[in-house]
Amino acid sequence: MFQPEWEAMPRDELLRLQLERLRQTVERVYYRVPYYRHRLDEHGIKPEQIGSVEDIIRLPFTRKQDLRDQYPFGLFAVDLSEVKRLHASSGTKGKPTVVGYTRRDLDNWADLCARTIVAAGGRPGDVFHNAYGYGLFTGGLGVHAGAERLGVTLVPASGGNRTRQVTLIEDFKPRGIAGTPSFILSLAETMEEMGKDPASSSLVYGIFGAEPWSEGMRRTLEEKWGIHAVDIYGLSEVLGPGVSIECWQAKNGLHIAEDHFLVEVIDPDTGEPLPDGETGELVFTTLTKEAIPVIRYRTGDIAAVYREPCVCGRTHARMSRIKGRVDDMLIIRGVNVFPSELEHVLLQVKEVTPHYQIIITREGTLDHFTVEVEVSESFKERIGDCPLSEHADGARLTDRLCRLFKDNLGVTTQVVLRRPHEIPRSEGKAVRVIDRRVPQPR
Ligand code: DLL
Repeated sequence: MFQPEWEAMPRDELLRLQLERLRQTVERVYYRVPYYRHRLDEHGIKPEQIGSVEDIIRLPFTRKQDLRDQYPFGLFAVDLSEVKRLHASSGTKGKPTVVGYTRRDLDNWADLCARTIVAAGGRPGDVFHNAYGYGLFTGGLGVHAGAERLGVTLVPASGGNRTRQVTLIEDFKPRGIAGTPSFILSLAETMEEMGKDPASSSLVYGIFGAEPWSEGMRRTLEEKWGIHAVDIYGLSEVLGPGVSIECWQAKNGLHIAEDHFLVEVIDPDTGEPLPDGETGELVFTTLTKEAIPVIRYRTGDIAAVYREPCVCGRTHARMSRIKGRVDDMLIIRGVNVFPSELEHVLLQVKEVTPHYQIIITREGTLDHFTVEVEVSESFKERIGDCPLSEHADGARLTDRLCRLFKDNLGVTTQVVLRRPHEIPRSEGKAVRVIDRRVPQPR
């Protein structure tokens, strides 16, 4: 552990610490952020009325829209002169959200990211390849600071430029790597195309997250690279990377940094709290953030939380892998499907790659879902130049995929085969769903 005094804290002590920090945070936002003061007054609650951690449920939720409405600095609890760094979302789905960090916030963030590298099996002195994008996205610079804090030899590769990254991996011989699972998979493919075997690289561990991925993808990444792969989770509104991390010993759920965040799971429809072990929407309250503390932030991410002890000795609660996002859930002919569940199925079929896209169109009042799936190089060679849908093997493969989706996920979808590389590779987070529905007049 990087900070065993915090990461393996006895739970009763942790609870006391959480209460103290929760009170400080609520006080902070009440007296410094007019928005929160107004919301808390509306709910009839004053900071001094927080008597236990359970009182959290008396506080109002914060949503992404609240950050947008307060764009850019309306939720900041410090003067801008105390904010030492800004990060922002890309704003593709609306106004961007902006987050800020004080010197102390950056310091805590570096500790939390250093914890994640150690949890993945990293140690000072490792060469460490960071393929998260640098810039306004929190992935690159967040992991960067953690790597420096731990004392590794850092390669700030950022995203993109696959051939160059492969060369860097071959030449610098990193022990650890971090990036989105889709990007690191595409690096392995680039390496294979260059006639090299990724499994013969120096890599021992990989830290993957920032987008949903499946157990099947974990196996694929582990086998292709000959590494063990752990899941890292985070979101800019709460911190960035480092909110939770799997340990290499168990690889079974992500330890939430509970000394810095209070986690809840709620029913996304009713907002009611759900007990441990039940799947719902994750809600986080920051306990130490100075620049932009958030109260009961609704992440939109679907997971369960459990508190059984872990073999690694960390006492912090664990969350399951993220199943998907409330707003990414597709309802295909009445069946709820998260895109990453498709990935899990595709990984069982050797004739296809795990690269896929779901295209949604609308005909009349009905939504149509087409899953575009890319065939493997060896399958393409077998078929030659014949259009995939006209070849008997192509038709058989399409039928088989349709059946697998039906059997495993209960959905009937159309499947269209694509040739290798026809589905665009991500430089960072993969785009899995393309919505071509024209907005319908009300
Ligand atoms: O993606 C922070 C991050 C960077 C996490 C590097 C891990 C590694 P945002 O760009 O604000 O921040 O996006 C946050 O990404 O609400 C989830 O929907 C998704 N996400 C993040 N990690 C995971 C994960 C960063 N391990 C949003 N599994 C979150 C599934 C993830 N989804």
